[in-house]
Amino acid sequence: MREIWGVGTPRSFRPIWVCEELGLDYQHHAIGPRTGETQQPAFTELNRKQKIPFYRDSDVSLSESVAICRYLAHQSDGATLYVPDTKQSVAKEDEWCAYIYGEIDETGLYVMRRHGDLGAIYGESPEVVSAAADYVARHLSVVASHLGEQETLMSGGFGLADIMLMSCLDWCIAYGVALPAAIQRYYETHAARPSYGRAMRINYPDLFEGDA
Ligand SMILES: N[C@@H](CCC(=O)N[C@@H](CS)C(=O)NCC(=O)O)C(=O)O
Repeated sequence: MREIWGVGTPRSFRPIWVCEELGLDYQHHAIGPRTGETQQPAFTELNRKQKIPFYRDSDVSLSESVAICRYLAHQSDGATLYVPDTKQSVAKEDEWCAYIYGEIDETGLYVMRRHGDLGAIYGESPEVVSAAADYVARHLSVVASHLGEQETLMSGGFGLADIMLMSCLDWCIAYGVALPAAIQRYYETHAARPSYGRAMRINYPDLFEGDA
């Protein structure tokens, strides 16, 4: 049985979306960030990093959202999720995932979080938050110029790179970072996927409280 730990963050959203996209069964442990749940001894035993998301099945235990998603994506038959199968396409997808994770997520949006929402821990700094927002905007414009009229980052179809980008775009919207027109169009296209809607409800239940 697959098990996924983590709820409420763009990082936990990613493996949930991959499972929903592929129709993979999994047990979800909805432990949230900054709740103390990642510090509990039972979870620490599973993941010494005390971070979500975390994944386990009978063959492997994994932390790191990209690694978990890539492992899950390899369980795709290619029908709904594009999985690259040449050295070049694997490297191109890797390039997009590393770029989105390294520049937009970690260096941009997470810096905004550290010095904004988590300012009490890491130091509040409106200047840093604003500079990081500009940094994200700069890299979104690179992505927008690549996308142009394309629907997906990889020409082979919707895949892991898009799940990485979409999870960051939700985060941009929440943080008030404007999306360039090509990215707004791209965002609306993929936000209409039923699997995206299901994953949103599972990962961000608070947003849907009170819905029928
Ligand atoms: N590089 C990791 C980052 C994981 C991470 O930093 N998770 C945060 C929430 S987004 C976390 O679990 N923080 C500890 C806590 O909130 O208790 C990944 O992509 O999975």
